[in-house]
Amino acid sequence: MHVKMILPALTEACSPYYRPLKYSLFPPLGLAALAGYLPPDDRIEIQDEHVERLRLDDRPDLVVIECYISSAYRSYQLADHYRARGAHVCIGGLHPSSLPEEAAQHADTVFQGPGEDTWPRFLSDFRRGAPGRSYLSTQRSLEGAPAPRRDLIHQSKYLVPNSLVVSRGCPHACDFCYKEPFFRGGRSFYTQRVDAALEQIASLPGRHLFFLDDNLFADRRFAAALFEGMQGMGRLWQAAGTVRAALDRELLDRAVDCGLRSLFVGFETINAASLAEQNKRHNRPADYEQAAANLHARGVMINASLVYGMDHDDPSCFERTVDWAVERGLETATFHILTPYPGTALYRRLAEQGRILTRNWDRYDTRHCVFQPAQMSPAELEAGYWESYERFYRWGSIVRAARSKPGLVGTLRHLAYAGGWKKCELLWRPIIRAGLISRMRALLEAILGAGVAEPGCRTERADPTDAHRQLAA
Ligand code: B12
Repeated sequence: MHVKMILPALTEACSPYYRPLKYSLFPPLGLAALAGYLPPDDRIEIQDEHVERLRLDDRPDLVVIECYISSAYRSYQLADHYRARGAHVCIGGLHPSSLPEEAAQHADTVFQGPGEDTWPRFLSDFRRGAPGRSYLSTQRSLEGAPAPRRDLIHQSKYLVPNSLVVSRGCPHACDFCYKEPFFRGGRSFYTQRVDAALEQIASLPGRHLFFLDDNLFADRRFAAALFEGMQGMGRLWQAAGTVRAALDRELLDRAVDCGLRSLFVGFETINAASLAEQNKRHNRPADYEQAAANLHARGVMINASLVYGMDHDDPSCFERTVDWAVERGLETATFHILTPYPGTALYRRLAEQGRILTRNWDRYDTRHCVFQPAQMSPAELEAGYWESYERFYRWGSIVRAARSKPGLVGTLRHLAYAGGWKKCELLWRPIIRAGLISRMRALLEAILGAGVAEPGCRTERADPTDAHRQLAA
């Protein structure tokens, strides 16, 4: 059987805002995870349209599309195309999980939620000639899941080829998060077994790892055992976590000892009332300073997630937020305009209040304002968002933030990381176009590792099975 698996380009990839580096950082894993369930004699291709041009003149038997909200229209276009060519088209991912009826207009089979239970079920139905129209995931576990087919990923197109996930979801339930529509029907937070996660890590070549987990630190016992098992592996890694994780010094020490060098942290807003409004109760702005200090004291660089447009945000929020981020010496920041994904509590609230301004999903990319904000106009919100990027990443701010780092090496590391991420677009484009992005990995590793004690100084390496036994005990 010829199976074609496609990650269609997000709208951004076709816009003036497109930054190829962002999409060439590491490979997403959804399709590779599903490919693991197909037998070796199937002919399988994975195409990520962010990094390669799609071939559309082929005639696969089965087409698998992973669809996000801002790739929905492109996904539907590809689905229509392949149905017209006689393929059976399957669609899944975050957006079809929120709006299955919409996706069903374009695909033969629609999947809601993670695919580990539904996908193998579909494959056996399909092979016996009785594929269903829709599958809803209810049995959630990563136990016994096959390894993602990394051999099908075009690894040379990414800066860090070793992306991995060892957990799914998150124990919290913030109103703006996609979690509710995606995980309805079963558990919304679960992890791999520690020994399986360690086995996966040990199988990856090179030093650098990029964890794609929503919140790697969420299950403290799991994270502690994982980090213990990673001691001595000589890895450098980046991941995402919460403010709460950054307050847990003991766990942080373990993470840093086994190679944590940069963390994406969901601060979201410096306004306590906005956090309460969004039900993000585990964040307290009073803790932010300590969280940032804990990470920086250990040489962990911070990428702050910051969201604008909550009802308590007035037009002064932009300047205050950027000043706060620069004063804390944050290395990078990702700003977002609050976006009500269909199926979330936020969407329901705004819809009930008649404040949703458009249902053009292309605009749900966190760069456009798609609802009526409470204390400013949509145009003011968008302008403040762009100004924040400009203010945070102007050289004056970068240098000011970098100066807060101890020693010359600390300052240079900050400058190289923030500058490399946002100031070298003209350099990155030809490198990516020439297919040389993976050659830059050593540079990234040097920046991440600079001035921090080499990971793996502790020589004893925990046996993965012991780690899992300890966890179970
Ligand atoms: C890699 C990644 C990116 C990459 C590439 C995005 C891409 N096109 O894949 C980059 C860095 C570019 C990126 C950008 C953004 N991202 Co992003 N990203 C991720 C990340 C970290 C990992 C995705 C992944 O590989 N997961 C692991 C795999 C195994 O899980 P999966 O993809 O969900 O696949 C499973 C199921 O979905 C299902 N499935 C999926 N497709 C199909 C198809 C079929 C047929 C079947 C059966 C099953 C199935 O089965 C798979 C196995 O269980 C996720 C977080 C996460 N943990 O998933 C965020 C995430 C997807 N990103 C998110 C966001 C908000 C963004 C940005 C908007 C941020 C920003 N402001 O810049 C931008 C998007 C820009 C835009 N224009 O829209 C949100 C999405 C929220 C939403 N409702 O859409 C997430 C969930 C992070 C979060 N926790 O909030 N992102």
